[in-house]
Amino acid sequence: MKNRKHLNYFFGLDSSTQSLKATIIDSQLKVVAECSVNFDSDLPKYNTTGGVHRGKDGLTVTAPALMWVEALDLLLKRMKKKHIPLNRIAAITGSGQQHGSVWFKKGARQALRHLTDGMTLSEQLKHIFSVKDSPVWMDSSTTKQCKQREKAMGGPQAVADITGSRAYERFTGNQIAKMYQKNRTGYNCTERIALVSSFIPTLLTGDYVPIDVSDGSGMNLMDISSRKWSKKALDCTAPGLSAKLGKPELSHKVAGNIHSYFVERYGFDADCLIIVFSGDNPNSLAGLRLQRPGDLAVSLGTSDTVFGFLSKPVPSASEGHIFVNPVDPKAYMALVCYKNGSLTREHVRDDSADGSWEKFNKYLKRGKSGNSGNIGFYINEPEITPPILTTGITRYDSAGRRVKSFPPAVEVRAVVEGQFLSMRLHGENIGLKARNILATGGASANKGILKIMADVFGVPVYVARQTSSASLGAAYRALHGWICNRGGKYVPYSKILLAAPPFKKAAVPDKKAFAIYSSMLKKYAELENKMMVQGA
Ligand code: ADP
Ligand code: XUL
Repeated sequence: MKNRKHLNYFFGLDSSTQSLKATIIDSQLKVVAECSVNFDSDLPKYNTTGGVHRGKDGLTVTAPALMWVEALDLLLKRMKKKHIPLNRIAAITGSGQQHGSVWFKKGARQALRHLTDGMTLSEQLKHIFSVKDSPVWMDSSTTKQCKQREKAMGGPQAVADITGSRAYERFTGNQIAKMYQKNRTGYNCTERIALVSSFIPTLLTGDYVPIDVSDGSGMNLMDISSRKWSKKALDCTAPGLSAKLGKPELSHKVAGNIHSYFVERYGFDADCLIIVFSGDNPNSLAGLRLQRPGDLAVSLGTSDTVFGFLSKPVPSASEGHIFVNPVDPKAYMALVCYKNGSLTREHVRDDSADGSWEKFNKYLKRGKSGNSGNIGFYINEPEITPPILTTGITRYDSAGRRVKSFPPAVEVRAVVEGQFLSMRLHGENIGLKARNILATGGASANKGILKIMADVFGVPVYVARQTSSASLGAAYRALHGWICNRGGKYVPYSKILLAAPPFKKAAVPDKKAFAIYSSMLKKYAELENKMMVQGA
């Protein structure tokens, strides 16, 4: 491949729950451009709320695959209009909300290969899906299939030992099993199943591309030590699945060259490489440069997640996930995920603080660490950690008695404290003990929230200059993949990070507050158990 000098920009794309975001960096890791599309407000004809459609059963959650297709055209159109020099992009990679699946029907590959720049992507691709509404990570409708998997594979620990996690409702393998059982025609006429992360580069290359080993770890289908599909896991999912998935690939490898559609329509260089995409959390790990045990990230986006670097995996039969590391093919990462993240905080903000983050923060400032012993569990969406499918708010006073309501300032503090206590508790359960924390995601812009995070964990909290670590991490990975490809061998990720800007300290812990939260943790765990037994 030619090494063209003007190709010195690297493009990270993040297809998250609510938006499609782009970050472009130069070879010194300096951010040179950003752009985004919001699904609800920019593409209202798809009628999504928070980027998704919720089913009447309260458990099924999907997103229209065609919306993501249209979002890609819209984003690139905006970037072209802003004169962002797409012709200088050497490589693109990206990130997708994890676990969601995209279903291509037989013949779709032909349509992808023959894209022409005379029509939009959505005009050309509207008929390629065998299932139009893609199940996404918020879906919790596959409890039956999870039980079937655990039974077939020898119990939750056996599933976790092979795939990195016990069977989880949102994990793609269980979603595929449900599709096979409930929509046999849809399954049978499918030629390829992609993850959201491998879907976007499928559009960019005009051909099917591999699922990467890191996002592939979120399917309950891959053997995380061999980095290959596990036959045992595929066999209890659906027949003929291996052919529909393609082979998993290491995350720094090249998926292909950009399709001429994007060269002709948006001015990309024909030599622009597409590196294998990965999940949003793996990309955030890359963007936050977590390379040592004790470096923890707390991501406060649509989902809240806690994750960190791991050299030796210890998969748990009860909670948390182990994924293959996206930038160090020999290492791993551990992650705990919450469905009740930003949207739940927004609910409390709307109900108790007149919809204003300012007022929400005034209430946070007014209250005392530990909230005078009041503790609340805010389950707006069926929760993943701990697994609670019944929605509702459960509040306990300082004596551990259930109460109907809290005054607004107590309510606001209770939702934030409860979320961080839970993260400390469940993170520690799978070996994630913080030495310092990097906060990211939309809510990491909120200083009041970060102060409570520092106090609960007892460590300093840092932030990056931008809150979207997934698209930044993707841009870093684009440079990394491009360098590995140029040299024909894997280059340690740390080598490309030398010019990365320092993180900014955003909150420091208060010793007294930390002590209060440390003693509160036991009570929190007891109430969590009690609530799970009694139901919310
Ligand atoms: P995604 O996971 O879809 O990428 P983001 O990381 O962009 O989501 O986070 C979006 C969320 O950030 C919004 O739902 C909003 O609730 C939250 N957010 C934005 N600003 C603030 C703020 N000042 N305080 C608390 N939360 C905020
Ligand atoms: C992680 C998870 C969520 C999604 C959000 O396991 O389900 O964090 O990746 O996009």
